[in-house]
Amino acid sequence: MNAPQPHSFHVPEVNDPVALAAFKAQIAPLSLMPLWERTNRLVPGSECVPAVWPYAQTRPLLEQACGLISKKQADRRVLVMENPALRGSSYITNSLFAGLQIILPGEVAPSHRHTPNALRFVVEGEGAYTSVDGIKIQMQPGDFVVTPAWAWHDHGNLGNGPVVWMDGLDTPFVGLFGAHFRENYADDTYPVHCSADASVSTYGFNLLPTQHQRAATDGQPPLLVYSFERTRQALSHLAASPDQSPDAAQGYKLRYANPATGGYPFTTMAAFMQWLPSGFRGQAYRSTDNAIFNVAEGSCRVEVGGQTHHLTAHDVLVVPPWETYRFEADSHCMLFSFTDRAAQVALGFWREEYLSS
Ligand code: 1HN
Repeated sequence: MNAPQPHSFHVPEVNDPVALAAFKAQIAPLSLMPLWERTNRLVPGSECVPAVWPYAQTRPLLEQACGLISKKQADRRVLVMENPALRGSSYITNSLFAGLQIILPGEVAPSHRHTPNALRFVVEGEGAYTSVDGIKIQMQPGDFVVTPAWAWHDHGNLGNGPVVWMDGLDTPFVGLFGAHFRENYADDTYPVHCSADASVSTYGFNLLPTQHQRAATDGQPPLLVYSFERTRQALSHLAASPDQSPDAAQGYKLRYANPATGGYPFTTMAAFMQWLPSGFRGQAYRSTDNAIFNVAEGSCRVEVGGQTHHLTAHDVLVVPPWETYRFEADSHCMLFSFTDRAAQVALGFWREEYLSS
């Protein structure tokens, strides 16, 4: 048998920049362009920049907004934290929205629903509730609350002082897909049919109802509120356990889980609470998460983007994807965060790296 012959057709030597430019001009009116001239970045990271919103700055502005616009006028009295590199987008990263919402005693934020998923992290104040598809959830500082896509939700404040929380939404995803639907409920409030206590006592104790499958196929996460008290307890037990050591970059860190699946509480967003013990000196770290942190308690330092930021209670920090950062804590620090990790893991994109510093 003869060895296979190399193909015989002639591959021309091409080097005619004038003809190439003419070709490019020729195909442009047909909405075609040469891939070989693509200028898009093909490296990890985005145009987003790290940024901090100190609560000492945002808190008085939230109060000022209360004197300028009623909850009714505003629908939601939210100060949007917009990434300085994404002016005009209203997004804190390319994939996430974050805002700070204030509600005064007696106010109601009327019921509506939309396709974006929303989460709340309660920052300050007692007596507020949110009602999610008729399940009434009391909100305490440090609590993490889930508002799934297309669930009716209204908020109210039955306490004696203002209540502030951080809203996190996946609106950029919905915008990317062109799937943003939204409607207002006919009344200000959606009829309440039960309290979240029932879901906590059913799903919050490592037990599932035997007929749970039915609920699972509804797609609704069965647990809508994760109390700070229990999260803190879980973290302090983890930290006290002799066979657990802190993560070199993240300290002691727990992920909020859908108790029926062990998965994330949303299809897009992941949420975490971490504890940096006093004296913690973290290793430099980066991941593809678009991450928003909110200091729940204590204080820490973060080195990111060539700057060192001192963070204290309720300050907000955004860390863009694949940006290196490093935590240090002199006294202890409790940090809530949410990211787009759920979507990235599902899509096979998510990566992380520990760096030697
Ligand atoms: C929304 O519905 C709320 O329900 C808060 O409190 C912030 C930001 C963008 C779109 C919808 C809320 C929001 C939002």
